[in-house]
Formats: sequence, C-alpha cells, structure tokens
Amino acid sequence: MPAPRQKSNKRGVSAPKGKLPVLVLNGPNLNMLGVRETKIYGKATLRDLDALCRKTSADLKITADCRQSNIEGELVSWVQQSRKTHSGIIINAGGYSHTSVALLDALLLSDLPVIEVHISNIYGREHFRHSSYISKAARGVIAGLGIEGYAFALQAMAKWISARR
Ligand code: CA2
Repeated sequence: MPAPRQKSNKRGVSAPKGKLPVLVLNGPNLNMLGVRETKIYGKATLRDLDALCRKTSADLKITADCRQSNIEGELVSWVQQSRKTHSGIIINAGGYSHTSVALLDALLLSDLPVIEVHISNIYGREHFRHSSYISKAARGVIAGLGIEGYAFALQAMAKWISARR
C-alpha cells in the first residue's frame, strides 16, 4: 500500500495530508445569495452557507476553510496556495465555471481532489450554463441540490481524506 502523502511545516515536522482543512471556494456574486434571485438560489445567505459547511465539517471531524471572491485572479491564487496547505477543494466558481481556463489550470495543478458544486441545476437553465470548464479537474460534480450540495460534497471529501490518513 502506498504511504500517505505528507506535508512538512516550517519546523520540518510532517503532518498527514488528510488532517489539513478543505478549501471551500465560492466565486463571483455568491456573496449576493439570499438577497436576490431567491427563486433560483434559495433564501439562504453566504453566511448561512458557510455556517452549514462549518457545522457539517465539524460533524465529519474535518475542517472547512470557507472563502468567497468576485475576482478571478484571487480565486486562482487561493487554489495555487492550497496545494501544500489543504487536503481538498470544493468549488462553486459561479459564472467563472463557464469561462475560466485559468481556474481550470490552477485546479489541475493543485493535484488535490476537487468537487464542483452548483446550487442550481445548470443543465435546466440557459445553454451557456450547461458546460463548465472546471469540471475536467473535478472528481465529482453536484448541481441543483441547493446549498445542501455543499454538505454532500463535504461528506464525499471526508471519506477520501480519511482513506488517506
Ligand atoms: O448554480 C450555481 O451555483 C451557479 O454556479 C451560480 C452562478 C451562476 O453563474 C452559475 O451558472 C450557476 C451565479 C451565482 C449568482 O448568485 C446570485 C445570487 C443572488 C443574486 C444574484 C446572483
């Protein structure tokens, strides 16, 4: 059986990769959740979503590091930095899902397990939402289950992480 991947901190002490937090990334306009378009995205706010991710993670004995940005470059930088500091990535890239080769490249380079989440069912909406550039980097994609989709993504991630501990 291959040895689990290890990460060294500044003092050179190795920690199992599986103990590192899961990066939960939300892209552009998701800070507007619960404020407008509630028929499509529901009434929960980004705060509610972060709270759900933190509670679900605590129940699963993992940690969620929740971040949101409207800036593509910031999302790319966070993904780049996560390679050594996080155990996996759950990402709703919002509109960038349908446009961003840069985010796809960063996710592929991260070499971490990735789950893509969409709150709405992108396949039941406008044609331009049917394809996502970043899906190629994802082990799994969840769409249309509302914010609950993030909880399911964390469940799957926790299983993969514990298998590597
Ligand atoms: O369904 C999803 O989660 C999306 O990733 C959300 C993106 C959209 O561009 C994707 O096609 C599907 C947009 C998020 C916008 O969120 C808003 C929330 C409230 C009010 C306005 C926008």
